[in-house]
Amino acid sequence: MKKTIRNEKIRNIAIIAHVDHGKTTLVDAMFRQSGLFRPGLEVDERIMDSMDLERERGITIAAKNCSVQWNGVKINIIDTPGHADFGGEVERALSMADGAILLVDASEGPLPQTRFVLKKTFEKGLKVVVVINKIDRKDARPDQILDEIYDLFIDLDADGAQLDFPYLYAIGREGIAKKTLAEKRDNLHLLFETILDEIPAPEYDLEEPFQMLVSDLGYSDYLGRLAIGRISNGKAEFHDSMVCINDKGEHLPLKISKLQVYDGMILREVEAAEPGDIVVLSGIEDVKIGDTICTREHPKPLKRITVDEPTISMEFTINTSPLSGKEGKIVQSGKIRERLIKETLKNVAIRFEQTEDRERFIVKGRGEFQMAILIETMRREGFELSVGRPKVIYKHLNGTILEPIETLFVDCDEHFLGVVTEKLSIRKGRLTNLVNNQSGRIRAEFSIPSRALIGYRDEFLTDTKGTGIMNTLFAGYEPFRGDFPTRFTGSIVSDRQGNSVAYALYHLEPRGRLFIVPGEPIYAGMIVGEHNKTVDISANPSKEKKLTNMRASGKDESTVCSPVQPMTLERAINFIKDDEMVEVTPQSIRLFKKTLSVKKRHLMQPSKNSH
Ligand SMILES: Nc1nc2c(ncn2[C@@H]2O[C@H](COP(=O)(O)OP(=O)(O)OP(=O)(O)O)[C@@H](O)[C@H]2O)c(=O)[nH]1
Ligand SMILES: [Mg+2]
Repeated sequence: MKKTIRNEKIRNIAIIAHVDHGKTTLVDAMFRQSGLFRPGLEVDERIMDSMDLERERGITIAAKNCSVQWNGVKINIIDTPGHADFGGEVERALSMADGAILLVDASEGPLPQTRFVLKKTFEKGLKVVVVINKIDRKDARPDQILDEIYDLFIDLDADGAQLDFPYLYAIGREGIAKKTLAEKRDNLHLLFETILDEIPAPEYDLEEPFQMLVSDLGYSDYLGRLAIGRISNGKAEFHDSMVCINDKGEHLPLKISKLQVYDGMILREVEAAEPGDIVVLSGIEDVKIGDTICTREHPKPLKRITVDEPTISMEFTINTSPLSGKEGKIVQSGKIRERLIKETLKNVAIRFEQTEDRERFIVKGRGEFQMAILIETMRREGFELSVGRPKVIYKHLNGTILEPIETLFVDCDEHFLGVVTEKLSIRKGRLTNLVNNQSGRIRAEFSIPSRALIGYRDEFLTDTKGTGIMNTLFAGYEPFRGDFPTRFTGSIVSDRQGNSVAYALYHLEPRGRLFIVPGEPIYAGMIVGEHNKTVDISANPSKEKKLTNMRASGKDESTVCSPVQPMTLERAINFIKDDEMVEVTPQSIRLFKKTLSVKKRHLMQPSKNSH
C-alpha cells in the first residue's frame, strides 16, 4: 500500500525565465540573505555563472545546483539558462524540482522562452511562483505585465488552480521582494516564505526503498563519475550497495563510495541522505542521465528524462586545411570523437553520430548558438577541427518533407517593418500577427522556417540599426516551404598559399568585406572576404606591388587598409554556405571552400542550397 508523506525539511525549486530576466542575479541575493556569506565579504556578481564562457558572455549556459537554508528548511535551487538553445538544460533541471520560480522582466514581459519554460513546468505538473522582476527599471510596467502573464497562463491551458498563481514583485539585484508595489521592503524574506508556503515539499513513499533518477552528471579527479539527482524514495547511506538501471534495462551494480549534498555553492560529504534531497553520488562510472539508481532487492526504474528532439545538425571533421596541426594540441579524429561523446553524456540536448567516414561526425542540437558554445569550449581545451554549416533536421512523413518552423517575434521601430518583412518573406516567412500600439514601435509575429534564421540575426540588427529585438520559439514541423538562397553574396577566395599583403588587400577592398588583415597566412581555397555579388571570385591576397613601380622609399599611403571586424566563431558558422567550412584552432578561425583547388571547383557544378 502507498504511504506517501512529505519531507518538510526540504524544498526543491528551479529558477526559470527568458534570457536575461535576472535568474542568476536573484540567486546571488538569495545567497547573501540566507547568511551564506559573512557580512562585508566581497563576492563576485552572478556567482553561479562559474564557467569561463558564462562569465565572459554574461549568460548562463548550463543549469547548476546550489542550496540555501531558511528557517530550518533547506531550499535546493537549480539556476537554469534562459537562452532557447539551452532549453534542454531546463528540461533536465525540472526533473529535480518540485516547483519553479518563474521570473518575468517588469518591462519586457513574458517572451518566447518564458512560454517554453512555463509549458515545461505545466507538463511536469509543477507548482509555479511568479516573480515580476526588475521593477526598478524606468520603463517597468508591472501591472500590465501581470495581465500578460495571466494571458500566457490561459494560453497554455492552465487550470483554475494554476491560474491562481502566487506572485511577487522584485528587484533581484537589490535583493527585494514584495507583495504589492506600494509596500516598502528591503529584503527577500517574502520570497523565502512564499517558497516554503507555496512550493510543495518533496513527496515520497514510506514503504519504498531507495530510488533516484540521475538528472545530471559530474566528474571529479578523485571520485570519478558523479551521478546527481533527487532522491525519490528511501534513504541512501555511504557504502550502500545499489544498482543502476540503464536505458537498455541492464542492472549495473554499484557501491556508494561517497555521498554529498549541496551546501550553498559547495558540496558537503554526508553519511546518509534523506528522501527528497538532491545528492551527488559516486561509485559508478558507466552511468547516464535518465538512469535510475535503486536497491538491488527492489530494482524499479523511474521514467527516463525526455527532452525535445534536436532541430539542427552540423558536420564536425578533423582540420583538413593546409595549416592544420600548427596551432592546436589535440587534432586526431579519435580524440574529437571521444570529446563529442563525452559532451552527449552531460548535455541531454546534444546527439552524436558517426558517419561512414571515420573522420567525419554529425552533431545534433537545439541551435547554432549551442553549437558555437560547444566548439568554443573545445578550442579552448586545445582542439583543432573543422565544422560545416548548421543545417536543420528534416523529417519525412508519407512522402512529404517536413521542416522545423519557428515563431519569430520581432519588436522594432515601425519604420523598419518594411525592410524586415521584405527580407523575411524572401525567406518564406509569413506575417501572422501585428500589434501597433502607437508608441512608434511595433510587435510582429512571423511563422518562418528555422533554416531562414541561421545567419539572419546579424542582418536584422543591421536593418533595424541595432534597435530591433528578435526572439524565436520552435513551433513544430510543417511541410517544406521551398528553396531560397541562404546568402545573397559570394566569397572572395584565395587562389594560392602565402601571406596576405596590404597592397593586395587594399585592392580587394572595393570587391566586398574582407576578413583578414595584412600579414596573415593564407592558402588556396581559403575565404578571405565576402564578395558584393552572388558569385565567388578568386584572388591573390599575397600579390606585392611591383618593385619597378616603387618610386621613392617610405610608406605608400595608398595601401592603408580599412579596419577589419575580427571573425568570430558565431559569425563564421552563420556565414558559410554548404560548400564551405570553418577551420577552428585555439588561435584562429578561418573559412575555406570544401574543395580547395579553384580548378576543381570550376569543374564542379555551382553548389545549390540542398536540404
Ligand atoms: N534593473 C535591474 N536589472 C537587473 C536586476 N536583476 C538583474 N539585472 C540585470 O539583468 C542582467 C541579466 O542578469 P542575469 O542574472 O545574468 O540574468 P539571467 O536570467 O540569469 O540570464 P541567463 O541565465 O543568461 O538567461 C544583468 O545585467 C543584471 O545586472 C534587477 O532587479 N533590476
Ligand atoms: Mg543566468
